[in-house]
Amino acid sequence: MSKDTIFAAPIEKLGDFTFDENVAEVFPDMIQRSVPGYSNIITAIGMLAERFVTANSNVYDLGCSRGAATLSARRNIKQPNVKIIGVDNSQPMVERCRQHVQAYHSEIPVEILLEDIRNIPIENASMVILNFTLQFLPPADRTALLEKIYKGLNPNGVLVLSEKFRFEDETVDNLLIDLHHQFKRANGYSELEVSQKRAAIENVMRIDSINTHKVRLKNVGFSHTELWFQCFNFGSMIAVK
Ligand code: GEK
Repeated sequence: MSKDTIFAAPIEKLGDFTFDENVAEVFPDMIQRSVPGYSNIITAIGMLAERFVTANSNVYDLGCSRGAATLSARRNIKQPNVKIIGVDNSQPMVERCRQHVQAYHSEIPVEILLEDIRNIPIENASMVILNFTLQFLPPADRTALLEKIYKGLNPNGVLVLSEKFRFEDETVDNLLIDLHHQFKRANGYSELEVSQKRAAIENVMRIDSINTHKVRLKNVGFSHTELWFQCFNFGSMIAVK
């Protein structure tokens, strides 16, 4: 696994963070060392897939990156005639994702689309995964995407929504941000790496509070929503149709 050293040396003109070739190359190492609870969530996506995915339906992994959630779901689906559709608009991610998916044998077909998740149809879905992707959409586009997901889900279908959260209480917010940075330093990132990454991602990642997510999910029609996992300012929610 290639090591993430993208922000290790001082960068004079720090642009906005993008999912380019360099990021795609080191992505598994980057996400593992940066997102508390990431592996637990990937494992639980498999457990949820086993429970929720029904025969003759589709599973969508939106913002699939290199396919970790897709593969976890695929390993655990027990029903016949299921198709998984992974979508990402970063070409370097999609290339690696296709290779990664092909490296494991399975009867369950996977199609990886190089597309913007706002432009693809969602239909006959028993499970939709948004694993740390919604936070990269402009806030004004989030409700429309969730409405499309809600419409495309079959009754009892599940949405898994993992995100970095903002907290309304400033003291709590600062504490959890601090603990996250401590987690990153414990995983080998230097102070400089933490601060440069933070500055680069500030404009491209607009995070919501857990309450904002809950209200938005309810407004688009989901009647059963809950946070099922949280570690510091990262977590994952489920919404069942
Ligand atoms: C995982 N889910 O390993 N359309 C398509 N893809 C997008 C869009 C968009 N509008 N915006 C961002 N992306 C993965 C991790 S990473 C999370 C997801 C992170 C893609 C982007 O190219 C990137 O691959 C992914 O969403 C976000 O379970 O890096 O923190």
